[in-house]
Amino acid sequence: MPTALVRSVPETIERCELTHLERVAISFDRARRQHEDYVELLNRLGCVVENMEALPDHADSVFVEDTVLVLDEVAVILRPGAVSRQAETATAARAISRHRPLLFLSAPATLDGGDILKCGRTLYVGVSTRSNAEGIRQLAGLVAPFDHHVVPVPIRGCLHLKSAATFARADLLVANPEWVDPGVFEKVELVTVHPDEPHGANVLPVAGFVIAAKAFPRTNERLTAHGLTLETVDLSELAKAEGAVTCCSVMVD
Ligand code: CIR
Repeated sequence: MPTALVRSVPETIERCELTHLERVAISFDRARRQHEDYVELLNRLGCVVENMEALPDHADSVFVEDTVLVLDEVAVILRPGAVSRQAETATAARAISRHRPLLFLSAPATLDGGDILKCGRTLYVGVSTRSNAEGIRQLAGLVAPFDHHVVPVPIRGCLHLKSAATFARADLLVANPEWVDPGVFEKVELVTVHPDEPHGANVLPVAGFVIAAKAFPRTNERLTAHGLTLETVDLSELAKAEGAVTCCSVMVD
C-alpha cells in the first residue's frame, strides 16, 4: 500500500501565492476540515499517511506536491518557483529521506512538483511560470541514470501542468485542451474536462480508485463512464488558494 506524505493547513493560508485567481477570503477552519477529510479518505483507501512537520508561517505549505518528486529509485528535492515557498523543501527532504536516497536541484533551477506528470518512465514537465528551462535540464540529468526521461510540455493559462492534465489510469488521460495540447502525450485514451469545469483535470489515482474534486461533477461523470471508480472530496477552500487534489500529498509507492 502506498505511503502518502501530507502536511496540515497553516493558519496563514490566506497569504498564499496566487497566479490566476483573485484573492478572496479563505476560511481556515473550513480548509482544515476539508483537508482532514482528504487525509481520512487516503487512510480509508489504504494509504499509510505520514504527517510532515507543520510549517505555520509558510502559507502554501499544505501543497506538499511542489517540494519533491518521488521515483522508485530516488527522490528529487525540487526548488519551487515562488521564492516564498523555497524554504518548504528542507522538512520535505527530512521526511522523504526515510524512504529514498535524495538528489537535489540547485539554483538557478526552479521546478514545482505540480508541473511533473509521470507516465511509466516518462516525466512530462510543464514549462510554466514556476518551472524554468534550467530546472527541466537539471531534472533530466538527475533522472537519466535511472532510465527516466523528461519531456518538456508547453502549457498556457493555468498554474501547473497537472492543472491541465493528469492520468486517471495509466492508459487514460484527463485534460483541458485549452491549457495543454493532449497530442503531446503518449497514445492514451483521452477524456476532456467539461467546458464549464476548466479545473476538472486534476485527479489522483490511489489503490484502484480515483480521487477527484466534488466541484467538477460533469467531468467526473465522464470518468465514471470510462469505468473508473471515483471518490470525491470537497476541496473548495483550498481551491481558492489554487490548490487541487494532487498537490496535497506526495505518494510513495
Ligand atoms: C501556489 O501558488 O504555489 C499555491 N497557492 C498553490 C499550489 C498548488 N500546487 C499544485 O497544484 N501542485
